[in-house]
Order: sequence, then structure tokens, then C-alpha cells
Amino acid sequence: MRITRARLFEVRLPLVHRFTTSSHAKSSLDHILVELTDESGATGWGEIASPAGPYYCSETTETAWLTAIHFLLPAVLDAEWEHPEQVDRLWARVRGHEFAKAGVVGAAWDLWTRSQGVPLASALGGTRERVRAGVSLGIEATIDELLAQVERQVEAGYHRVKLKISHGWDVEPVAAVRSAYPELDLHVDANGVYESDDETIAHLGELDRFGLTMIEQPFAPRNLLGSAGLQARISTDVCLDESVVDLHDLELMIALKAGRVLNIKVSRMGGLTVARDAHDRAIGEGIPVWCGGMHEFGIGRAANVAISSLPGFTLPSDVSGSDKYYSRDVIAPPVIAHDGWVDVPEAPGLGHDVDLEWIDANTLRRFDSAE
Ligand code: OSB
Ligand code: MG
Repeated sequence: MRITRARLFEVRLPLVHRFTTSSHAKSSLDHILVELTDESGATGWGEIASPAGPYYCSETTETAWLTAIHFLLPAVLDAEWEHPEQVDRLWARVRGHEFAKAGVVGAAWDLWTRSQGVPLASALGGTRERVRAGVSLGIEATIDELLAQVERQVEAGYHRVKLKISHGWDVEPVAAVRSAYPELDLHVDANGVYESDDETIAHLGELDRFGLTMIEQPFAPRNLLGSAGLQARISTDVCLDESVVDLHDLELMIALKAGRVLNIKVSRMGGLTVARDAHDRAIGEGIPVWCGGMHEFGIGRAANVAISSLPGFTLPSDVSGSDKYYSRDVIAPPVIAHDGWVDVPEAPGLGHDVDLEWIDANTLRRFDSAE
């Protein structure tokens, strides 16, 4: 297969509900959609879901835009490959920029699976017909507002609720949600905001009494030793997100016992191929995995549904329906959750049509390798 043309669309969609994490707040998102065309004229789509600012990781929309145009697309244009697994090798010399890589390799997987007439999920090794969805709730202004959000998502049938925590917004909101929902599958995500000193470790240990499914990314991304220290002292499972961007990080997590659960984000790990390999490795170690989200538009969201259909994704993934975040998505039909379940499409590729008209109407800037 040979890519003859690549287009990028930087698209802005407003969020239905403002989202606040330990580092920042946002009410609309700008993601870059990648369209690759092969010599037959067939197309495939991927999504670069980088946040705008360098707060989750060092990438930004701007760095992804430039990296894709100057380094990734030139590496794939006119190169010959047989299988999307070979695409990462084309840019083996490019360090980092996982979100940008994930968008381009995602388009290659969609294009290739469409051309083979197979669903993306089964090409990746997926075995489930539907996947279990959970939701992630941001930091709210008050505990009452948080409880209202939890109520809405539990009523919608979601199987797990994750709460963002930070300094001054941790034990109290968790206690309130737990007392209102004693049986809820509940977990927390700190996005690396805490220091791994003894006092903080003791403070996080207070969360043990709430029976949380996990505490996600308590410390800074490179602080795997701190995470191992916490895991040794608390009974709740520690889950890593930002700390694991490649397979070497995963080996480090395993060797150091830095956590017992892995959040596999397709974007953070540089795309579907690495995400699948991380899943295979984690299964071999008995580490349960789930797919984390980056508030993807439908293209990235459909890729998350596909990877979540692999057998090791035994915990609910961040694959809530498009409607939780966007009033109209860039794919048709949108991703839909029924009672907290999302069906894995049987149609080839991502299994959704791209809504070019809506993409066009919301595009801030574009790039076309043919121009
Ligand atoms: O850590 O999981 C995270 C969103 C932006 C940055 C980091 C994270 C998140 C989410 C999104 O929690 C959840 C979703 O996409 O459903
Ligand atoms: Mg996280």
C-alpha cells in the first residue's frame, strides 16, 4: 500500500460541559483530523487528540501540527508498506510526539482495514461484541455539583465513575460520592499533581477506606519510584497513565512494581500498534488494562472502542457516548452508549462514516500535501 496524499484539518468542537483537571480547564477542544489517501483513491482517518497546552504531556496542538507536516507525513508519503504495523518504522528516528504519531498511524489502520473489508477491532485482535464504558468527571466548583454529575452518569447506566482529584479536592469529594453510592465502581485520577513525600503518601492512604478500584497517576510522569513506594504502602491499586508512553516504560512499571493497573491510551502511546503490543505485554504479566480517553472526537473515540474489544481490557474504558462531550460529532452515526455498553461496529475500518460537511464547517486551518 502507498499513501499518495495527506490532509490535516484542525477542528474545534465546543464541549457540552466544561471539564477541569488538576492542571487546567477547557470548554472547547481543537483536535487535528488526519486523512490519508492511497493510490486507488481510498481514504482512512485518524485523530490527533493532543490537548492545546503542554499540561497533560509536553505535546500541544501546535507541536503536533508541525511534527505531522514536517516529519511524519513526509515519512509516510510514497513509502511502500503491506500492513499498518510497519508504519511506525517509517518514522523510527522521530523521538516522542506520540499524539501526532497516533493520529497518522490511526489513519493508516483505518485505510488498511477498509481496504481489506475487515473491522478495525478484529484486525487488532478484538474479541468482544460490545465494550463496557465508564465516565470521567472533572473537578466541579462544589460537591453538590459533583454529586449532580455523578447522578446523571449513573442514571445513564455507565459502569464506572472516575473522579479527577487534586490538592483540596480529594478525600472530601470522594467521601461524599462514596456515601451516596456505596456500590459504585469508583476510581480517582490525580494527573500527577502530588509529591511523593511521606506526608502525602499518608494522606493518599486515607483513600483506602473508600474501596476505590484504583488511584490513577498520583505522581509526576517520571516518578515511577514514588509510585512504587505508594503502591507498597496502600491497599488500593495504583494505575499508571502519563508514566507509560512506550513499551520500555511498561517494563519499568513491571520491574519496579510501580502499579497494578495500566491505563492504555492510544494517543499517549503513539497509536494503535503500540497500544495493542502494550495490551499483549500487560496480559502476560496479569496486569488488567482499560482504555483511557482524551475527549476524542468520533474518529479517535471509535479507535478507542476498537482497542477496548481486546480480551485484556477487563475494566471499563473511557468510551462514553459522543453525546457526553459533543452535541454533534465528526462521525455519523456517533458513538452511542446503551446502559453503559458500546457496540463494536461490524463494518470495515472504524465502522463509522466521517461527516466531512461538519468537519469542514468547524475547521480552523488545513494542510494538503497535494497543494
Ligand atoms: O488523565 O484521563 C486523563 C482528559 C484530558 C487529559 C487527561 C485525562 C482526561 C480524561 C478524559 O480523563 C476522559 C475521556 O476522554 O472520557
Ligand atoms: Mg489519567
